[in-house]
Amino acid sequence: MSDSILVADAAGLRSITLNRPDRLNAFTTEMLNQFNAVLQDSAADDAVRAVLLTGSGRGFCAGQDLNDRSVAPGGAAPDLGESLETRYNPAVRTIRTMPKPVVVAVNGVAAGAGANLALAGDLVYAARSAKFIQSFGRIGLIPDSGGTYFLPRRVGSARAMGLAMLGESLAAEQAAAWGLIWDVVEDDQLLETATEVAIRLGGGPTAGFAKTKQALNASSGNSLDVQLDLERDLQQAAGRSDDYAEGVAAFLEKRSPEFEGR
Ligand code: T3D
Repeated sequence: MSDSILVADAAGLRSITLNRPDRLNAFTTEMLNQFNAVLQDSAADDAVRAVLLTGSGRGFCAGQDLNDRSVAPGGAAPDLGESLETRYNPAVRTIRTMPKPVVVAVNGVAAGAGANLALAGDLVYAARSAKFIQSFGRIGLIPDSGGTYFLPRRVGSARAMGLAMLGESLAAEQAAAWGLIWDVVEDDQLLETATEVAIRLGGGPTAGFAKTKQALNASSGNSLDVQLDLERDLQQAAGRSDDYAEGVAAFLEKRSPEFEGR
């Protein structure tokens, strides 16, 4: 793995760190390809029970590296549709669908696709000094990487439009108050808090968490009837899991459960 994506595995937790701090962890094509490869491996590897995503240095991620997007006068415009189809969209999809919790620790500024990749996580913590910027409009683009999906659903259409059109910084505290992220943590506590939560989730009934994730992610596109049917089917499967049997047994025996994620 190149130095721009750091991967560390410990006790079922995979930590992924975006690591181009001198560019606020902006993505080059190679870095994004490697990020996708790590995400897909994390999704497929049963030994990985939870994922923690963060950035190194003072930023989380500034989105696409714009050095790779300058066009010489008369030169061909880059095909951003191809870039989204082959790199950004797969990353969002993998984060959203991987059958295990993804905790994101937003350690600093998250801009453009960097902001929306963070929002794709299941539990998003941000350092108090972090900020979220839908910077796309400043360079003539639209919010991508799920921005036009996540923003209106979490903060409402008026705030989504303001964030997208104005491209102003949204402070971490305001992001939490608006329901865009889960919580704000003091800067020097962020990594410890997010890691502790990710380890706790990874030691939990992760197959059940995967079904919870599936149901919640599906809900905004479903009618109540369809969602009730989905809950029925997923709960039926959950009720047949070893973790459910263990959870009930541990409760009745007044001991801590030992979940295996199946
Ligand atoms: O293209 C496709 O494939 C389609 C997909 C597009 C998705 C996208 O993400 S488009 C949006 C791209 N991102 C941006 O527009 C954000 C650009 N960055 C900024 O606006 C600012 O850097 C921030 C608001 C994020 C942070 O500002 P600040 O003042 O804290 O830091 P800075 O001084 O601007 O940045 C520090 C360095 O990082 C600086 O380099 P230098 O001067 O020290 O050599 C800056 O140029 C570099 N940097 C920051 N963001 C990017 C970047 N370099 C390349 N690409 C970047 N996106």
